Amino acid sequence: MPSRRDALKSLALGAGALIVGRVGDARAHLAPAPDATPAAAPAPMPAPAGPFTLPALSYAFDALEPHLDAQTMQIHHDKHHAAYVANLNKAVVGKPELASRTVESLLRGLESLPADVRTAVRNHGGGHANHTLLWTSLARDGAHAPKGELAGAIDRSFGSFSQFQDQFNAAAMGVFGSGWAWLAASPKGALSLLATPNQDTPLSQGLVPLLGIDVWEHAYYLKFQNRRAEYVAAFAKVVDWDAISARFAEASKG
Ligand code: MN3
Repeated sequence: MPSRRDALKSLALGAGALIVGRVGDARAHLAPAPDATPAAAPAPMPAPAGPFTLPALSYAFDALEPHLDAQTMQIHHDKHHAAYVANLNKAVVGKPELASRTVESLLRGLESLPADVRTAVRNHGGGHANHTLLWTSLARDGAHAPKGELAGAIDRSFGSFSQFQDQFNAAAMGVFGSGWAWLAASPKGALSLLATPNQDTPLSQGLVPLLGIDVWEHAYYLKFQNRRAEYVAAFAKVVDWDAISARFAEASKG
């Protein structure tokens, strides 16, 4: 056990980190030098690295410029989506029966989840699933209109693709606060438009989400500030209708 004098000397020599746990009282009496480096905060418990992981984008952050800007894409993916993944992983620590399932499976069966994790899975699992779907719905040079089965289904349900787009945009504008607007399919292939608050997903209503627009302010505020209508119009320009059409074909297989 070093003496108090030795401890102070060690601190003065910059070796304080080695003994800081034993000389807290001594440190309290030391006037910090003007250029002293602040003591490092204790390292937080590292977030579990799995089982859920942040999927990499298949395109560069600036790939959707000028419609969706690179800085927003990077923060949205690397910070916001990453946080949903990290918090979902925390929620399933010690619950292997949940950790072994897909996030979509968890969200389809929200009501059957243990009460102590239901809200965390709803919010963070929803955030993970919704953003994963979002990134794979966008492309710089994607198809500008639906194809195949989806093209016919949209015409039958909404009158035309143009009328669908107007109604989808109106749904996005109508979300109060943070949430999403969706084009979704029933298990029988019937299309519907809906909006969900927060990170709620059509999966929890027994529907298959085909296309979702994120109208949380974090999705557009850096570039568009309060001009949500401009963001909604820009978003429509980068939807990859090949991807959405393929998703509908998959959903229609049952
Ligand atoms: Mn988001």
